[in-house]
Amino acid sequence: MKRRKFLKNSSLTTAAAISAPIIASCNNTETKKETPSTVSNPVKPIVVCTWDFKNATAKAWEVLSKGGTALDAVEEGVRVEEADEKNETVGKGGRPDRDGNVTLDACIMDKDGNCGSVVYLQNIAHPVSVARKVMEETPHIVLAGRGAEQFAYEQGFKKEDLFTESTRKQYEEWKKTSKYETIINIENHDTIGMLAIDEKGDIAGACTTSGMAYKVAGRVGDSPIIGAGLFIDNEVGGATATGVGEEVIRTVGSFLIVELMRQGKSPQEACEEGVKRIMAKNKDRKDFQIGFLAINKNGETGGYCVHPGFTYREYSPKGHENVQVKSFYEKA
Ligand code: SD4
Repeated sequence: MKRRKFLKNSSLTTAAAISAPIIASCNNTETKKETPSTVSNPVKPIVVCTWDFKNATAKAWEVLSKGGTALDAVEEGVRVEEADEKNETVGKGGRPDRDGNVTLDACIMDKDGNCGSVVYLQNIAHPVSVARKVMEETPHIVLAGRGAEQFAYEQGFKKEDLFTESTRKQYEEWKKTSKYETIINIENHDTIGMLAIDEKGDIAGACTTSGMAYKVAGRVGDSPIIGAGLFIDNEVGGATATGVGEEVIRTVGSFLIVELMRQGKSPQEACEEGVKRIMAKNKDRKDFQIGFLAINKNGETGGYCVHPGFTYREYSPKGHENVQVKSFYEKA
């Protein structure tokens, strides 16, 4: 049942009342007066994503350049990485938790503040598409674990073994020491967060990951948490995050960045402030990476990270490039 239909159905008022506050927190209805003024010639269409996932931005661009929606573009775009078995932090081929479960987290958010999310999803290679189904076909926002998996089967998704030969071998090797460490930029995290603006000027975003490799079973990071790993406000812009999710959640990073842009900061300034807030809470810690990426309604983009090494991909009428991002620390 479609969410709107569900909410209109008065016989389901109890469930609607339960879901209403969550929906309200996703729909941003704040006043327009603080929104940065739009320039006469915004850059659009445009797509950006965390890290150098150029096949993903190319796919999203294919959708956008044909007049497709930002929502379709981000879903199609991040699915490229979910399908890539060589990417060992997203989708099929993602590394498992310490008990050997491959569990995926993803979310998606559209121009109207609708959003959907799946956490701890197993055996399904495209969590972002399940998240979109949660958004469009249920009155809810987040489905977890077995329920999310069951829902995916009901929606026609196929059961798949998400391990690859490579990740199985690495896991067997890891078990010899069972040491949990977050190696900076060394790909035990490489989440894809993607933000796009379509021809109409509407913004959408998606984020998908297998989370931190060898995490405690049951752990969920920032990536599927609306406001933490991703946030979109069609009046202002969008933001997404990569890196150690615990730190992003503690500052509700992506929501913070969008709100900073609402108050007049550029995407670059907002990302810098977001990282600085995190570092203010971690004065003596240098052992983790966070990368923020943001776009505003004008199609201006920016990024900032804790340690050097984070880049983002951008595809717009100006070209397709990998953008180096400035960092809080100069050396890791
Ligand atoms: C998480 N933020 O699960 C994700 C991991 C990540 O690049 O971003 N990897 O905490």
